Amino acid sequence: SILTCRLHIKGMTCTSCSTTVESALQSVLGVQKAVVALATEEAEIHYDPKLVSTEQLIKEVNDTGFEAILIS
Ligand code: 9UX
Repeated sequence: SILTCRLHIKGMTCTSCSTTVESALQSVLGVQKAVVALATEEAEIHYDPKLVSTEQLIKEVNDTGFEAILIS
């Protein structure tokens, strides 16, 4: 079953920033859908918890150079 989580992402200032984060999340095995909103500084991610954890999703964002914090 697919779960949804939301991350707060710090430091994004342009659409290229948010596209970088969104593409990184979409490339992760187990991510079904990822949408990053620059205006709200949030990511909504639909993922298979059998394949990937929220900790791993946070690390993927951090590896792009932006800080992610779990909202829900
Ligand atoms: Mo836009 Mo983001 O020029 O690090 S890509 S500011």
